[in-house]
Amino acid sequence: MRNPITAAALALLLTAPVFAGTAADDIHVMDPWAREVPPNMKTSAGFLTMMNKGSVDHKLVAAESPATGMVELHTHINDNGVMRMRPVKDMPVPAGGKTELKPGGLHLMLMKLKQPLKAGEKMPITLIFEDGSKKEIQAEVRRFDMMMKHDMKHDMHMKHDMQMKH
Ligand SMILES: [Cu+2]
Repeated sequence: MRNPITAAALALLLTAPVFAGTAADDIHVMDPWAREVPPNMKTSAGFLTMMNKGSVDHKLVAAESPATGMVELHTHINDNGVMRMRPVKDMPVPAGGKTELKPGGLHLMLMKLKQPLKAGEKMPITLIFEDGSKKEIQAEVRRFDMMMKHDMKHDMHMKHDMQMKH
């Protein structure tokens, strides 16, 4: 039995651009890494760049990892010259744009580490977006000492900034 209305509706459905990717499809992750920490430290931070290749805005709303007991979304704020961390509800990634997580800014706070993070190892992290879609990434554990010194010198002696720029 043929119902012309249903057929027309179906035709419309098939021709309309019905393909709308999930946030996990639209978001491309570049250069995910986590900071190496001494064995006695139970907290570290993860960084990455999210690029939104889709046509709608997305948001990172949570993250988890089998290597940690908890992951929080954090940012840094400059409170009268003192850098403080503060949890954020989400991290927006505008359509066609990118959001960078980097030292001194947005980061994934890796808490209650179940094992030490050693440079060169990979750490799986699952990113969870506003539509519930998930993306698993492998963050490379890296040593961060150099850059921390850099940051401190940057504050104290401007000259060093020139020499250490790369
Ligand atoms: Cu933090």
